[in-house]
Amino acid sequence: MKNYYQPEIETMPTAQLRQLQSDKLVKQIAHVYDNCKAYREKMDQAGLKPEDIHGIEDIGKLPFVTKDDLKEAYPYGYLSVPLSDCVRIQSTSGTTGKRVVAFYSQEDIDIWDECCARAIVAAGGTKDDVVHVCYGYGLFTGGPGLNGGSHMVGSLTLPMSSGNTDRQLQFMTDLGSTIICCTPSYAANLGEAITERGLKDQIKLKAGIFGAEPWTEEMRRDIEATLGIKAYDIYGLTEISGPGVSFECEEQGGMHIQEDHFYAEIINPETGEALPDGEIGELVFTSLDKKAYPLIRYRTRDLCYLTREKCSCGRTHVRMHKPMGRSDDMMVVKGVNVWPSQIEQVLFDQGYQANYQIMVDRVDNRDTIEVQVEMTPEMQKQRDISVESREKKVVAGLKSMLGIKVDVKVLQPKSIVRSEGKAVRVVDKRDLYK
Ligand code: DLL
Repeated sequence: MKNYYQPEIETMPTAQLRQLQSDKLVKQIAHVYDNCKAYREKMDQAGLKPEDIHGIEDIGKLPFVTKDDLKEAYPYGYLSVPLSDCVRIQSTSGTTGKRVVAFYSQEDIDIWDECCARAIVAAGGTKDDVVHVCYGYGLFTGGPGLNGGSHMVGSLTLPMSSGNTDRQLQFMTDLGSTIICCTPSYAANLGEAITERGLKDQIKLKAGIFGAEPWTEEMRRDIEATLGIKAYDIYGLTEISGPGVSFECEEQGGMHIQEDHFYAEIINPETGEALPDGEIGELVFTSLDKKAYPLIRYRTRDLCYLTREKCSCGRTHVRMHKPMGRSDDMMVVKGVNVWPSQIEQVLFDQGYQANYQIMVDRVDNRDTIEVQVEMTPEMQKQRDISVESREKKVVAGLKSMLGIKVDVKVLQPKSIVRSEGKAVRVVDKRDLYK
């Protein structure tokens, strides 16, 4: 028995799915042209009228929307229905400048909840499950999204929000949570806490739905082993609705994009040119049926590739590889391009886990970079290997990966502050734009 929430849509034959997308796109373009000045201006500038868009094959004619466009038009610029038709806002967690505020009509919320319901059912959720949501609630989309999905499935929903690990564990054991939804870094923290408190026998979890930040296969294996669950990836972004834009099925081989609602493209981030399936580039989404804040060809800055290879779960919707970086998270340190994922790779190769932080600063006009990483409890027990020799080994690994000298501090387990939501991996104190 396959785990589908809406089998007729999730397994729809590809030709029929394309037709559905085409019909929805034509309607959506007419909607935004008629109801949103920002889209009308963009299309007029490109010499396009809604009649020029006959179906998905014409999507490449449409101009892109970027995060800067949304910020410039803050807050109402891309609103495409009267404000009185909106029932909710959510917002990005931007720390600098203006945030992005996304508006939702009731139908938009229903679509979003449905997307999260499909993800929960794909992870084995039914009305008999107890779904423990410890993504943050509030402006962040994680909590409200999975909460709505869990209601749709009919599961008992625990709206825990993030933080207060003791209370999380108390509810988890007393109420027998079976599915947990949180960031992978918080799942790892909960795993540590469960092991320390000797609670593993009292935990009934069978699955976890983890996303909102990058995580590796190593981290998946650790979390699965510590919590005794199957760990599923889920992806989304506030601008497009929140979690559930794509999700993993039991194959754990990439995330199915909910193609009846969101059309995905991969482009070359430098040129904007469309790239074929299998090539890594920037992910671009078009909301096919959201009404209040529909984004057309929105550039996510997430880098990944798509695959249309048949999935044995039976779903026909295209799969995206987990984001492999962001086109904007590259740092230039000491004149060299540095991606945090390169540093993470060196640490994982040497047996460290995801408890690390990268501190970048500028002292006397020179860049400094230090990686602080915790030993695992097993490393701590190996007394014959000194901290200094461990540090030297990481310095050498980073030098050969990046070509620059990086200072390294290997710390005792639990020295780095644990995150309750998205982990903060990079602290860049340089104010490069002042
Ligand atoms: O993080 C929505 C979300 C909540 C997704 C809960 C999954 C679970 P934002 O705060 O707007 O929204 O951040 C969106 O987070 O562009 C990616 O860079 C990153 N991201 C989201 N999911 C994943 C994932 C939510 N599974 C940004 N793997 C996106 C890697 C992810 N990165």
